Amino acid sequence: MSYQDQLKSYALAVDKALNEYLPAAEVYPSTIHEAMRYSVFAGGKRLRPILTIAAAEAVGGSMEQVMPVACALELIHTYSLVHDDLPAMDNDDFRRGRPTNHKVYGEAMAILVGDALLTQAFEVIAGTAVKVSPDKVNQVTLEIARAAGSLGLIGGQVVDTLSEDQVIDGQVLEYIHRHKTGALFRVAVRAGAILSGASAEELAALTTYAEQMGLAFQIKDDLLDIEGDEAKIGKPVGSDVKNKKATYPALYGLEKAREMAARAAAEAVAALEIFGPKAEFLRSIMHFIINRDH
Ligand code: GRG
Repeated sequence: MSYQDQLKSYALAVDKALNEYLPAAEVYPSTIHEAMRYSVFAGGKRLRPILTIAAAEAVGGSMEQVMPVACALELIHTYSLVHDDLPAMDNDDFRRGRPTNHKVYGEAMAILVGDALLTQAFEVIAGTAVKVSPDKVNQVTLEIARAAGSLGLIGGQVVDTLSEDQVIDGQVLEYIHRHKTGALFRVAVRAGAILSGASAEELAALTTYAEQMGLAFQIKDDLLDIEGDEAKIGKPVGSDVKNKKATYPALYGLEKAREMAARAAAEAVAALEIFGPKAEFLRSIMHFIINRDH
């Protein structure tokens, strides 16, 4: 199977499980359940759950064992996007080519959708205990809560918000992305490994992979934003299109940003050496992330 087919088949398996974990759209009060499903099934790439599954498989674990935690991470990711799009945050009207949650269901409902998805994530994780030892579930729960909280994703969003329209240096930029984007990728990989009984050496290698991959993902995201702006409004690539946002191309220039992304991707792949062929899918995911066009 090609890695593209493998990505598709894993994304489908994640969709199927998410469909089972989420209350049906008709369940009372149906407005919130319909609105939750609107954003969860909006065409996301399912990268975080796929990483959890791929990390599990690299250390001899199974998709079945880690699926609840994999899905929980997608629920947390979706909550962060719904809240990030709100008028008080990024005030975006479209995401993944569709109107954002608050545009369809209203601001109050979108806030509640985010809250419900985050809460549902931990309910789903608690259900993992039937398939994995409770101490592993406990460790993973702690790591996921930290990655999502004020020392993780929220912390990154806070520093990003406070930095808007400010001149920031490379250290602040790194803090923002390590937390806002990196924390969830890191825990996605670590959770799959921990639940599958990874050794300390395997966990350390996978953590390096996840951190470098998260950095490469973020720089690529910034580059795609600029390339998208250029296509939309005809500005030359490299002009200061997004001067309100803290991005790698804005701080380092396009060429250097591209080099940084390539270096991070190479370091991510290098960290997988100890796994040999068992980590082939993780290598392919890195390849997919760095070569994606959306
Ligand atoms: C508001 C609580 C709160 C947190 C906001 C994650 C986040 C923090 C904001 C999302 C906005 C953003 C563009 C972040 C940068 C990178 C990112 C998370 C991109 C989207 O991830 P993909 O490409 O999305 O995996 P899909 O659509 O495939 O799920």
